[in-house]
Amino acid sequence: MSLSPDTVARLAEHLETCELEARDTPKITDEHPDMDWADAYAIQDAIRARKTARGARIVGYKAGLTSHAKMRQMGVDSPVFGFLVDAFDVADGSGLDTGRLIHPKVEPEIAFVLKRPLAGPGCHAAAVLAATDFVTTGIEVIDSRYRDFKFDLKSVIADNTSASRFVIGARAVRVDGLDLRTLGVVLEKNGRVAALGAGAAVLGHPAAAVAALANHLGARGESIPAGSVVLSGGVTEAVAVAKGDHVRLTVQHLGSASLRFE
Ligand code: OOG
Ligand code: MG
Repeated sequence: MSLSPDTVARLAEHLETCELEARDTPKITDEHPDMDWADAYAIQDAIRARKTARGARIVGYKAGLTSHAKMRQMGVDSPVFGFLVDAFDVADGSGLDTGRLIHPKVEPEIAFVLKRPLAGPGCHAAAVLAATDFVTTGIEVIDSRYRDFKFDLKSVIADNTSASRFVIGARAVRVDGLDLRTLGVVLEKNGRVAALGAGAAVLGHPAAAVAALANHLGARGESIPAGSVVLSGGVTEAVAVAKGDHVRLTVQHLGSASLRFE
């Protein structure tokens, strides 16, 4: 750690206030170029603690920057991990108040719901599949608090990996007999195809992203509890959305989910 506890607390308050007030900010490494990975996750943890102290419930976790398309789009080279609270959860088919967001983008994802907890080290894709209750379609709405979505890995980790909202589809599908690598993914915006991909774009297998999350949490003495939702990461580049847009994600065999920006 290179930042003092006071600085960690101040940066967490700053980033969370930007989230709650839908304001952007320059990336925090501009002012704190020496911050390290432990500082970045300490700021994210402090944001989590602020939310749970106000009554938020942790409902799941997310892996991000798990596909080459996303890494290329954001100019970074490794995955990041964040948390999801109940307030981020948006009902399938509903409308989202765009005025409460800064510059939202949507990502097509494969969502996992666990029936057993997962803990690293040594977690792998097969262990993830054995612990999975069901998989379904997941739309993630990301909304970086950084101006123009310009950040480096440490800044984005501190900002809870741009987490903002998510939609979980209504069809729960068991993983037995399903090859998540070859599932086709189609994201439509206003009735037109905006992005296309297949599950294998996510670290070769979406369950590998969940395993990486379990190993990350395990290294910090945490695990993914049973019942958690896990977003395994955008299959394609994220697609910018604005007020008036409608998005629909269809994942082969997993069904569709949709969202309106109002
Ligand atoms: C960081 C979050 C990326 C994903 O699925 O790749 C992410 C960002 O691009 O703002 O959630
Ligand atoms: Mg994502």
